[in-house]
Amino acid sequence: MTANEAIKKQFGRGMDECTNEEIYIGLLTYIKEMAKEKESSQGKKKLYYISAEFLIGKLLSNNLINLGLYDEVRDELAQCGKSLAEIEELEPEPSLGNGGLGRLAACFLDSIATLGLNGDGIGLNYHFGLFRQVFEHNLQKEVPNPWITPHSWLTRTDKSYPIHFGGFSVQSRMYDIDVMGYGNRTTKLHLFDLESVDESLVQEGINFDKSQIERNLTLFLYPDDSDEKGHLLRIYQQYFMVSNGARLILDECIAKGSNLYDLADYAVIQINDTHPTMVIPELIRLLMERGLLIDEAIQVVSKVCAYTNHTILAEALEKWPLHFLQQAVPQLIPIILELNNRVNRKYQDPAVSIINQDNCVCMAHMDIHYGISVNGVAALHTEILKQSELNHFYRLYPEKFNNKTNGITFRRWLLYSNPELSAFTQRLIGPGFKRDAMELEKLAAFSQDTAVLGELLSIKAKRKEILRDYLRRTQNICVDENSVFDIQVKRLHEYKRQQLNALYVIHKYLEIKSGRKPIRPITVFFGAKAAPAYTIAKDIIHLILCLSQLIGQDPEVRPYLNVVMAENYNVTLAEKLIPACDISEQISLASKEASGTSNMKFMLNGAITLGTKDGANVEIAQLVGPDNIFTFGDSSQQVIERYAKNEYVSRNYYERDPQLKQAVDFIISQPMKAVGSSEHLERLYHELLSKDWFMTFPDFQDYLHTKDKALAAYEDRMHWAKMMLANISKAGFFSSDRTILQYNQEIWHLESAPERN
Ligand code: 26Q
Repeated sequence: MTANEAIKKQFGRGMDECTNEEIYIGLLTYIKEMAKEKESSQGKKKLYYISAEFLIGKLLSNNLINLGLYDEVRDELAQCGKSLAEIEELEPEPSLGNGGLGRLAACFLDSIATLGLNGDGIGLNYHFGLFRQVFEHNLQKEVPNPWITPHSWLTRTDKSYPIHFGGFSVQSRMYDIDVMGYGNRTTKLHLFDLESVDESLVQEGINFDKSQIERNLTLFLYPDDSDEKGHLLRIYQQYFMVSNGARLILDECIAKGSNLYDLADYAVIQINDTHPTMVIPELIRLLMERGLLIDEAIQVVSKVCAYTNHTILAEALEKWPLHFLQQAVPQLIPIILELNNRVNRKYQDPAVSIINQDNCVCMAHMDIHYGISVNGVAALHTEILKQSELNHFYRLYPEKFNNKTNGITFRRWLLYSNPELSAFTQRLIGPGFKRDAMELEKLAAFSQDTAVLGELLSIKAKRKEILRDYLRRTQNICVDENSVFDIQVKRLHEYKRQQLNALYVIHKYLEIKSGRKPIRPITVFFGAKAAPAYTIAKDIIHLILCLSQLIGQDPEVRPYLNVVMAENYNVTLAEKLIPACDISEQISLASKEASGTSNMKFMLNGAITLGTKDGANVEIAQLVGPDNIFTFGDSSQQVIERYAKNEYVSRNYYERDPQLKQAVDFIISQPMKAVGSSEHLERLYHELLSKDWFMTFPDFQDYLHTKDKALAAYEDRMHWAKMMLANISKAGFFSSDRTILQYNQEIWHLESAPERN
């Protein structure tokens, strides 16, 4: 059946007589039907990827591509004078994640489905997602992001469980989203929801009554966690997710013939950061309910769970006060105490205890003691875990530690978001790279081919025009496509150092004011959401928005420098920004960014990285070689030593470096205060001068020079194109297919799918 026939069947009219809304709904039904014909992964053992976030992005086009229907449907629509691009704008983007960790989970599901592995995702169905970001008075404001419409990708299932909390119970409902792999296979994302959820609880902005758990549990992702009620709600959410997940897993394994003692032959659970850690005691509890002795239950569960760490920031490693757990999930307390006792009996080192001296439960410690595997997400990150952050554990269990460098799905981040580059690549090296990303290396053969290099530059120019038009239409932002596009997109966090980039902007602004004009205009793009309770992060957004306004109003500077803070950065915007990028900003404080994944997406799309030697940047540098990347700044070793010595005084750098001083002082200058708020600007200024906890100042000069070096290199267009080609040709390593195959070979051990015919 064609899409048009399906739409005729549903609406009694063909595409040409339907509204875009109707076509969207018709395509949704059509795609769901087509997916049913695809094979779903089978096998005795199954992977359950449990994650509090799945940042899946829009699905319409992606599903069409993966089902092999994209061109056909696009052409059918075109024949009726409609455009697929217009239809997909009607699709709301689910904001079921914050950033990297959630997007990684989505890329992984795509690869699991594509590779035909037997694995599903388990998460929560947040009705309003994270939040939609709007800017008012140069400040971030958060509003709800409702994404569930009467017609959506969600399918209500008949699975429903009673979930018990301290003092009350709720009933759950499982909804499924089909994950369509590239080619023949599909898998599922199971999202659990509250039967009794009440959207009307949402009041002003993203505020809601946090005490009514039985009605609010699945309203938002990570609601404001600055107060006690917020923390508690997070624990309720986590338990709701894992209790449902654990019941589903046991149901499925029993149905396949497990006697529960052999659970590890039927299931492996990947715990995405510590957020789903309570699945360990919950599974033990459920096994005991089904008749296993505690020793037996612990033994069984200890063979099933594997833990991925995504951060070395101490404040992000979850530690929950025991009394919170006591209140929310009292049934887990005896089990957690028992797990802790066993650890303490075995090891005398208090550093590896599950319950610490403050009576908090260290979630990661539970994962490490009672899991089969601990992995970091980039080579450097895993080394730091082994050598410092988790060294106490590494010494106990060296065999559990392993690295799985992150990856991205090339279906979304190349085939879909950059069809121009994808088609050109296919013309040069054939379609094999779509299944085996390492084939991109074949592009290296064209490094001296000026026609190929010229075409790469034209594709980039085309993508910059597409972005220009998109931003003008959707955000009323004007950019010059002939300027250099320098882009930093990621959650706003001090360690990611958007503030360092902003200091560069100020420096450039002052340079232009003093008569030193850049050879070519520069557009510095930012995209970032700040956590609602993260004051300094919001101050940094304020700084960037003020700079954007100030520079935009200055006729002397405007022709040479433009600062764009895109509103509500999300997957959809990323798909537009990344293909248009010239310089990819990856400037985290070395040792702090576990991996980064946008660095990989940018590289794949022919942007050149300007970055510190952190996370996966290190592996990018190794692959492309020093001539095809711009690195700067102190090494992770130097940074770790500086923290250890505890001698860093940001003010010393400020006093010694007049350029730095000038840039920092500008934050609280008259022109800035004229467009911004003194309160925010002063607070940020003092934070930098008195703390600068993420050490922006020591890297400032090196950053200035390296960025200027990159801008100068951009002017040799052919040489730049060669660098682009080198980056694209080496990007294959970062396919999430490679990452997933490694997880499977080294941790999951699922049967591989039968060969396609
Ligand atoms: C914890 C406690 C209370 C409330 C919220 C949280 C919380 C929420 C989200 C802690 C961490 C996160 C998200 C972390 C994250 O996205 N980490 C990123 O993961 C990527 C995928 O591995 C890496 O590439 C990035 O380097 C890492 O920052």
